[in-house]
Amino acid sequence: MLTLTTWDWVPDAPRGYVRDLRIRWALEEAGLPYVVQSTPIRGKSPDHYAHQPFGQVPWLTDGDLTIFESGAILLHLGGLSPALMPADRAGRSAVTQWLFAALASVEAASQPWSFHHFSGQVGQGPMWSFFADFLFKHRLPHMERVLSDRDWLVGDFSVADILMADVLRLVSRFDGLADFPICRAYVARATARPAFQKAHADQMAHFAAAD
Ligand SMILES: N[C@@H](CCC(=O)N[C@@H](CS)C(=O)NCC(=O)O)C(=O)O
Repeated sequence: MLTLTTWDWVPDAPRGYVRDLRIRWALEEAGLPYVVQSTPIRGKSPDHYAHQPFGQVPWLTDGDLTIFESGAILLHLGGLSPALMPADRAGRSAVTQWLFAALASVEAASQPWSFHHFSGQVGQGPMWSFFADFLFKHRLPHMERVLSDRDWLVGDFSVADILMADVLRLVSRFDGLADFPICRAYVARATARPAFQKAHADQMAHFAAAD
């Protein structure tokens, strides 16, 4: 039995963007049965830290396994379904490298930029230009080029696309893809998938039920 844990409630701003969505999306793509359970956002328990050492979400339990980090969870799920990751060595390797790239190369650049937007600090602070250049000169132009000759990063569709599209989706939320039409089309293509639509609606309903 697969159990996905996320917050019991979040404010409006992050709804639709909490990282459990990545996992819901993969589970829906693969048609794997799962349940979602909540952990309190206020008053984190020792049990929470036992599953996620930084007191964050999401984490997944699969029988006696417990896994944190959205990329690691997606890799695990990729091993459970060919709808999420090819079974051959080359395909697995290609998906794995793009999972790491989405987190360590693209999200590492986009997250500080997004935080400036979330906190109303656009254009302000000593690091603004550094982060803006990091994202707009050194990451997005390369994603634009990579995606120019393919619909999906590896093969037909994989967990690498779930992660990369979700990372780029947050950039798009703050209009950061305005000059990157190929990335924009990629996000549109990914988020038009029924599995994304279901995952997004389910996350919104999950948090609304706690209001
Ligand atoms: N690298 C982690 C990041 C997890 C993360 O930032 N989770 C957010 C929700 S989307 C969270 O729990 N934030 C609260 C906090 O950092 O205390 C992953 O990809 O799973």
